[in-house]
Amino acid sequence: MSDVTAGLPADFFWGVATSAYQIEGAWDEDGRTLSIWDTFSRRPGAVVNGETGDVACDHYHRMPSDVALIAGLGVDKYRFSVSWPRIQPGGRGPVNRKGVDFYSRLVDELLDKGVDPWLTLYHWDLPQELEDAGGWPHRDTAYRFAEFAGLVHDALGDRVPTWTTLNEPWCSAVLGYDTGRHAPGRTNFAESMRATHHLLLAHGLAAQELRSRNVASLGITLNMGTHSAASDDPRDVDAARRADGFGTRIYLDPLVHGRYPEDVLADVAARGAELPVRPGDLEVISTPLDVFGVNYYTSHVRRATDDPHVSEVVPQGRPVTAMGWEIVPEGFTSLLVRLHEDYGVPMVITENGAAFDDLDVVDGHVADADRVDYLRSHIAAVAAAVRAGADVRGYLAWSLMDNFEWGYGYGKRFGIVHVDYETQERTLKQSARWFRDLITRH
Ligand code: PNW
Repeated sequence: MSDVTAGLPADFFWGVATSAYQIEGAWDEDGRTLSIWDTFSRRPGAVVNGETGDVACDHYHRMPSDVALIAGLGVDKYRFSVSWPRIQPGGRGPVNRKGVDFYSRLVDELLDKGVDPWLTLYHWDLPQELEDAGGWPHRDTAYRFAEFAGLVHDALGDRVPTWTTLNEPWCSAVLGYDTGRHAPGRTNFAESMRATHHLLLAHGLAAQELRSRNVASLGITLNMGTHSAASDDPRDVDAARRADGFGTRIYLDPLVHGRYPEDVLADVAARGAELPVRPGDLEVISTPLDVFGVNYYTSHVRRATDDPHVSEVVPQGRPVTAMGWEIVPEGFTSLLVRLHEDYGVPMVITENGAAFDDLDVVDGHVADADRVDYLRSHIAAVAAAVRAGADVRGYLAWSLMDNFEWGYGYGKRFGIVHVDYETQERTLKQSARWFRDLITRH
């Protein structure tokens, strides 16, 4: 045990994470309007088995007992997201008091149990009306988001210390507008690039709004991994450069250095698209942050294809999770060390975890030894990065409990707590007990 966390400072913190659409359910209650995920999940073929977040983990109705569950794990922090169409129906106008009240009670409950609330403003549930008005490819959406940030802060700012603007803008822009695997399911590269810039602008405008209100800790969360070349062939080397450019540098360079990388701008232009930057945008986007959230699941080896803009992932023959994602803890260490060297920013692991085909609940136990191994090796990888000099302040496991895994529906289970979707019963998995013990000993 001790070697797993060796080198992590005494004030290194621990937590668990979720997001609104993945757990809440109550899709049409108390004034909530539709988000793009309500619409997308109803589209035939969009989600495995036609599943939706209509009920999910029914967290909206079980919040107090879920908070007790969180507190029972001994965690310092709980990262959740707020549903935009629950708080501001339609994405414009005044707040919906009942929606705000739910989060206000959640925050009070967490504080009462000694768990710090960590609020993410946007985990992919754009109000459908804003998508109908153009969505993220449309510049106005960024201004709507900044206004939303202010409304949420008006309601919860007195009690929430830690604020994250966006979760994984790569997923919103690329999966949402280019590959169409996520809501709103559009497939247009040029639109995904417009979305990328407007998401970053939305982040910057919201960051300015929150900065002016003196929040204790402000950040953004990105999903990242390492991208290495399958061979020394210059085409493979270029494929790895491009994957890193579109996956990591297109976000971190403007956020930290206030400029888009030249090579990425050239790649975007070569595909007949552009990042619709206006004067002053990059100053807004590079508003100083306190912390960068890193979500890590896997790393990739890249190989060129006949299409100069498209590369492919070369499987390395490692064990995979139920998502088919290879298990690469060393990639986590090298990613964190590289981010430290290139960007020099304080980091928190805002998500890390794995889906496995769990065994059933037997006598109140779920024997998920594979998830324990995953968590152990990845926490050890974080500790190795810290010993190598990376500034990582905490680790939040994804996820508190099994939930709606987007296009995969309920079939992929990431929880350290098992959810029986028939009864909504929660059962600690072996991994939850292991995590609780690790926190206690640390
Ligand atoms: C993240 N990819 O999503 C999200 O923040 C979570 O909501 C989600 O449940 C978790 O990771 C597990 O998937 C991702 O295709 C979805 O590379 C897809 C990708 C990465 C992250």
